[in-house]
Amino acid sequence: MGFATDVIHAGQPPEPATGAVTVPIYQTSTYVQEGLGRHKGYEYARTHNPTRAALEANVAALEGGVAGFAFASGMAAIHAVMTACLKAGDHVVVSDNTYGGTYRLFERVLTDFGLTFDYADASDVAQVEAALRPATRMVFLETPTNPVMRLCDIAAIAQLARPKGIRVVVDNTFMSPYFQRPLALGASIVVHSTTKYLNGHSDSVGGVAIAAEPEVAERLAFIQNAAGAILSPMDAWLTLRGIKTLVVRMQAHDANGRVVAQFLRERPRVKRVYYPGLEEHPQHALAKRQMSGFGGMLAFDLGALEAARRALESLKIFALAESLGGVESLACHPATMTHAGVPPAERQRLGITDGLVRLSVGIEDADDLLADLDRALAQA
Ligand code: P1T
Repeated sequence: MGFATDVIHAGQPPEPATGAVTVPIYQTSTYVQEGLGRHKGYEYARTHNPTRAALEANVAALEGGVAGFAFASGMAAIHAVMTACLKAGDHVVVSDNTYGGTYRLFERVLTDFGLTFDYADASDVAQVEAALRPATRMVFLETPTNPVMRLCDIAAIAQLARPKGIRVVVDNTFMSPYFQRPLALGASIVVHSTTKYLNGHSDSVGGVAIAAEPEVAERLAFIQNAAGAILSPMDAWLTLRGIKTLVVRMQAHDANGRVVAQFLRERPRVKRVYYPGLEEHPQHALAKRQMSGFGGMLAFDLGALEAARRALESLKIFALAESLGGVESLACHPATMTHAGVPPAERQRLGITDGLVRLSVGIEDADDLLADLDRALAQA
């Protein structure tokens, strides 16, 4: 099936009892058993839930994996992947500009359990190669990165890692499977914060992990049940409902993202715009090769904290808020919001300056968004 068919139908045949065209919300914690050892395959809802299973089958189809697993948040999905695939003593190479919460999980939680992490500028494959050690078992990539939109070449890194038995995990939250399919490029696992584009309506927190290999799927199934950070039936249903419009939403985010990026790069107050769709983006060629669109995320630098504050506090349509990927436009200040947990020196090195503003461009009328930004920039 084509992608636009899969978003609507994969994992969701009409419900057999009534013919309902949408998957029911199975809001139950347990299931009646017919006798000892005799049941319909459902025993307890942490282990199995049909609404969650429909979402898991859906995202597995969209990413081209063997199985998907849904968790209570994007962070819970990432945590499950780490515990499913790694053990004390293992080393992980991480792209050096991930979501601040991912960095916090790795540095302040998982290091206490004997995992070690090194951060490399993964936009340069040679730096990933140089960071590998005999104990390296995973390369964890975010591409494009949050928030300065640096890309890494998934296929080249997978080619380097696979022969050494190192798994590549890609956080595909920013692009969604509509614009980027990491498993087809050689990654072993894809993760998403479904809170963002997959659900798309800013009304649910969730995460998914999709495995390319059956043995990884088996471990993820075990960890999902053993640790139990499952997505609720209601959130699974909201996410399934959101995914149905993924194609048209991503097209609209992409169209508005391009217009907003172009507008910002022509404003004298804006020092720099980070958007992979701009020709001057250092990895524009890779963006065109690896992704089928550029999406709705971008960042721009106003040079100073006060300029960023004035601009952010003047916006009327863009809401000042963390998160991204919903139909409504959001603006945030990474240095004090999403990336406040990254040490200041590291933030400077990555380009997450005090003047940096991140936009999640929604699908409102582009002219209204440009007028809002124009007004805010005049205050910067
Ligand atoms: O918030 P949660 O659903 O747990 O997802 C975490 C997460 C994982 N990966 C990426 C790339 C993310 O951007 C996020 C969450 N990000 C934000 C809340 C934010 O404003 O960037």
